[in-house]
Amino acid sequence: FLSKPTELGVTLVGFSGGQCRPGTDAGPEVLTQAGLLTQLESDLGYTLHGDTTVRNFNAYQPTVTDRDNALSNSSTIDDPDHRGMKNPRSVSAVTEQISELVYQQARSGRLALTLGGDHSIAIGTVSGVARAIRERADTPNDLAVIWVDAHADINTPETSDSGNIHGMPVSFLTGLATSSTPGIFDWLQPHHRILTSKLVYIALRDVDAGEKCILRENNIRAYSMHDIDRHGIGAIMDAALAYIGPETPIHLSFDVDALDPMWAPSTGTPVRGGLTLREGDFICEAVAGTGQCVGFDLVEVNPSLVEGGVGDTVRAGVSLVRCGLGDTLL
Ligand code: NNH
Ligand code: MN
Ligand code: MN
Ligand code: MN
Repeated sequence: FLSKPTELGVTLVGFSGGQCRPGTDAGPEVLTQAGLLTQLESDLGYTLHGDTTVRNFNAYQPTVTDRDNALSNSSTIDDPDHRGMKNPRSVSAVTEQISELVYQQARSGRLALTLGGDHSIAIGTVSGVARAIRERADTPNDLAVIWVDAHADINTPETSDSGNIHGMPVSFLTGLATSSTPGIFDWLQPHHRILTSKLVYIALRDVDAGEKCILRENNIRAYSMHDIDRHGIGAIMDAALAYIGPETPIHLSFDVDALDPMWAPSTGTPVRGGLTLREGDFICEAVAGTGQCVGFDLVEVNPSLVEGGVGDTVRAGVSLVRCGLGDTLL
């Protein structure tokens, strides 16, 4: 139903407001400085569209429409917490913009590649691709999402302990969390959303208690590190892709912390016992091999966190993206 992708819609998101540690906004810069986009053009033969310079979304200030909590808590006066969420207006405004940019790329039939940035930006990427896929005549079925992450990122504002929105994107994308507060995710409409039955997790190993309830209650398909150890990554990808089925477009949202910190230490919340780089690459290759991939995110690369530098994590990130975009050795 889709022809082999040759056109790439690139969005480079310098944003770290979905969590508390500065530095993730520099992720796209270090990945592109390593030559990633050039490689996609010259080695993999893609034509690049979109903005190939990094946009600094941290500098973007939302219009403040709700100052009701401004005097009653300690967060910044411009963007006070709302339902426990930190930087809610900023993250809402930034993801609304990303959603529109990514929508334009995916609507044009391009494979939408987004480099983050923290994982809150997936509220924008997935919603933009989901909306485009609904409109596209070459895609009869709704979008499926493969979320590769140590974490489930499906907290609602109410179940979250941290208040960090990068732990909540999936709840907003599935409609498990909604908001009609002006300027705080009220832009998210039904046509932006995905079904919980079209969601598959891979590499989970640090899931909050409230999230486990949500996964169970909604019968969401999740493959943990335990499952990967038990069956091997090959069998897990076979099962994940069989669950999604053919002729269903796939968005792959890859949090670099899915990899073991041995391979990707430069990330805000590393969790030991993760994927080897080869297992990560295999996941991306398997998705690319279906010919169903329409969107790909690589997020949570944070260059400022590790003593020895970001080199290992950047090399891992470049490898994941190359594999996800169809690089083959032979
Ligand atoms: N579950 C925690 C939270 O909601 C941690 C999320 N951190 C991530 N997610 N890095 O990928 O805050
Ligand atoms: Mn994540
Ligand atoms: Mn369609
Ligand atoms: Mn994570």
